Amino acid sequence: MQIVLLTGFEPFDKDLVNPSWEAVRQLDGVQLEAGVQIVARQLPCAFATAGGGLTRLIDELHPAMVIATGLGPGRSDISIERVAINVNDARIPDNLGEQPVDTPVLADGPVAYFTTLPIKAMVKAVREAGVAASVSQTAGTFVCNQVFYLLQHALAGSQVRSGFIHVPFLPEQVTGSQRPSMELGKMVAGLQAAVLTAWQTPVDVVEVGGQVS
Ligand code: PCA
Repeated sequence: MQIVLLTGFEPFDKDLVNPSWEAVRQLDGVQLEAGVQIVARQLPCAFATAGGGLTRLIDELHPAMVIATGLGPGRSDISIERVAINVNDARIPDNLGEQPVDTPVLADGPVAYFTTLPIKAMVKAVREAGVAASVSQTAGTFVCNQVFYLLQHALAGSQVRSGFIHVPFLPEQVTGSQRPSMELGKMVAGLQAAVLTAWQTPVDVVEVGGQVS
């Protein structure tokens, strides 16, 4: 049995739920194809513990692919991340009260790591499943970017492909505000399409998906 590891985060910043975990937990145990199963796990939202938690899961489960997910407050679609940068710059404290400003994720690490997932094929598949999606050119500078960077660092040079997806708020988290959101069912369907396509697409397709600024 091969494992595709999906992670979501615990709630942060006074939220009671984190849609990334609510969505990926619904995919725990789903068989992607014969002999390939999704395993979903939750990560803490803290700079000190999230990356170590993820690398421990990789050591324990020996996944064949890893896709981490998190809430992107203000995102309106399934945002497939292109790149993780070597910067922590937290606007708010994490769940352990830590708020690094302009520190490197890894002092001797490269400036950035690209995802090794087929992001254009994934965006196309999510849209074909009827769910809004786009390539995102930044995963921010908070815990998600840090975990994404450490994930790519841990698996650099290996056969195990990996990357990161941001999801929007759930509708019940934004009642009374203009902030964008997505129904949980759509999020789950979109993530499932993204994960299946990532698994089945070793080389990305060439599709327009950039931004002017
Ligand atoms: N989103 C935050 C951290 C945890 C999460 O779900 C982020 O985008 O950095």
